[in-house]
Amino acid sequence: MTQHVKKLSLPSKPRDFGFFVDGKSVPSGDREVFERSSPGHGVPVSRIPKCTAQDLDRAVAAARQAFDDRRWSGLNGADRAAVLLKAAELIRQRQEEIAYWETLENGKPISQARAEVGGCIGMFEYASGLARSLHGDSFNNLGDSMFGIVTREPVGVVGIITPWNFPFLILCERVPYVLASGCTIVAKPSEVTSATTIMLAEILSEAGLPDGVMNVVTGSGSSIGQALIEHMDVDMLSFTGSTAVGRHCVKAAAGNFKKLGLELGGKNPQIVFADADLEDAADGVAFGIAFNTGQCCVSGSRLIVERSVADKFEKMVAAKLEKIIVGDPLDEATQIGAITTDAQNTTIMSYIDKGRDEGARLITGGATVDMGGGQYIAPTLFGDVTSEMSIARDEIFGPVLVVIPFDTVDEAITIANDTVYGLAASVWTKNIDKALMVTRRVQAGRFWVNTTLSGGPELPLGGFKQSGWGREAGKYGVEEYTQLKSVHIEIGKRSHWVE
Ligand code: TXE
Repeated sequence: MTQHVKKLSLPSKPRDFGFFVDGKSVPSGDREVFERSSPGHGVPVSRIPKCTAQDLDRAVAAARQAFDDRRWSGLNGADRAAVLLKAAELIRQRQEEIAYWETLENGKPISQARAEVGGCIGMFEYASGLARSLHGDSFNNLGDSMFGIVTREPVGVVGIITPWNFPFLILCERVPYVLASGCTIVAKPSEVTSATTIMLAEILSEAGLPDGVMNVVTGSGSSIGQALIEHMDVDMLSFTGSTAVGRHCVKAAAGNFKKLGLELGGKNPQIVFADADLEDAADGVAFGIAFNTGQCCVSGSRLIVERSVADKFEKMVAAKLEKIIVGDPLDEATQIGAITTDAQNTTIMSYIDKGRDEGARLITGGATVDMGGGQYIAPTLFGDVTSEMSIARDEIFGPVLVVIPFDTVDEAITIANDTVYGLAASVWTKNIDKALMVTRRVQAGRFWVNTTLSGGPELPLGGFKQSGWGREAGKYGVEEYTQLKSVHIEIGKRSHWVE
C-alpha cells in the first residue's frame, strides 16, 4: 500500500444546495440544514436542506400533475429521446464538476468518479434509443372477429431512493430508463451525498425536460425517505440500499400496493479454479473487493478457491492488495479513497475485530490508515475462514475479503450459494464446461466469467433471493417502469348474447 498527497483543492467554504420541485431549485430558507464533510478530509463541503413533509407533498403533487396531464408521457418517443440525448451532452460538459462533487461527498478517487460519470452519459444515450423502441405486442391469430394488442404504459409517479456508495451512477442506472418509459420522478438521495442528484435535476431541466417531471427532495431516510415510501400518490418505488430498509419498503408499500423495485445487499462469490489464469484472477479478485473501498453491492467479498492452489493464490492476492494506492480522493493517482461514513467505518472495523475473534487468520491489512484527516482502511484479507463465520456471511461493505477453499465443482457451487443473497458472482477458469456449469448453477442476477464488476447500459442488474426484486438498465430496465394493458378489438357484427 502506498500513500499519496492531494492535488485538487477543497472548496474554501461549504456550498449550499437547494432541493428541486416543479422545474425550480428551492433554497433551504428557514428549514434545518444538513452539513456534509468530505470523508477524505473531514472538512465541510456542502449543505443541503432537510425537506419537510409539506415539501415532499409538493414534489409528489408536481410529479402527479406532470404525469396526469401527459406533458411527458404524451410526447412521442423521438421527443423524449431528444431530451435524454441533450442531457447526455450536458452531463459531458459538466463531467468534471459532477465528478468533483461525487468525490468530495463520497470519498471515492477523482479518476474513478470521472469514469463513473462517463458511464452515466452512456446510460442516457442508450436509454434515448429505448424511448423510441419501447413497444407492445399484437395478436393477429384470434380469429377473423377479434384482434388483440398489448400496450405498455408508464406506471406513473416513481419514487427513487438511492444510497451513498455510487450516488450518481446508481441514479443514472434508473432515471433515464424511468424517463424513457414516460413516468415522472421524485428522487431522494442519501443525505450524505445529495449534490450530484440535485445537479442532475438542473441538467434535465436545461435539456428541456418539462417542469414537474423530475423532482428531488433531500433529507434523512427515517423522515423524508420513510414519508416517500409510504406516500399514497407514488405509484412505484425504486429503492437501493440495505436489506433492512428494503424489508421496510415492502411493508410501507402495502398502503397503496405500490410497485417495488429493490436492489439490496450482496455477499458475492469469486470462484477461482486451479486452471484459471491465476495472474488475471488475482488482479480481478483484488479489484473486485477493493474497488470503491469494497462499498459496492456487487463487491466480490468471498474468495472461493480450489484447495490445490489456495496457498499460492492467497499470497498472489495479498501482494496485489498491498500494492493498491490508498490515498487522498482528490489525488489523480489514488486507487482507493476514504470510507464514506463514520458509521460505515465503525462497521468495517468491527467486522475486522470479529474476524480475528472468530479465529480467522489475518493475512494482510486489518487496520485504519492515517492520512492526517478523514477515514481510511487498508485492504484486508482473511484466511482460514469457514462459512459459519460472520465475516463470511454478512455484507461488510468494506475492503475485507475472506478466503474459503473447495475441492470439487459441486462444493464450490454449494459454498457460493450458501448465502441469503444473490446479487452477483464471478468464476475464473479456462475450462468452458466448468465456467458454464457454475454460471448456470450459482444463484446471482449478474455473472462474470474471467472478469468482474463489468457493466454497462445494455445488460440488466438486480438480485436473486434477498438481494432484491426487479431489474434496472437495459430494455428490461425500461419495461420495469411500465405496466401492460391488453386490448381486445372485435371486428364486424357482434354475435348477440340476448336474441
Ligand atoms: O443504508 P440505508 P446505509 C448496505 C451496506 C451498508 C448498509 C447500511 O451493507 O453497510 O446498507 O448503509 C434511505 N425509509 N448498503 O445505512 O439506510 C437513506 O436515506 C426510506 C447496500 O446508508 O439502506 C438512503 O437514501 N428510506 C447498498 C438509502 O435509504 C430510507 C448501498 C440507503 O440507506 C429509510 C448502501 C427509511 N426508513 C448500503 N432509511 C447497495 N445495495 O448497494 C434509510 N433510507
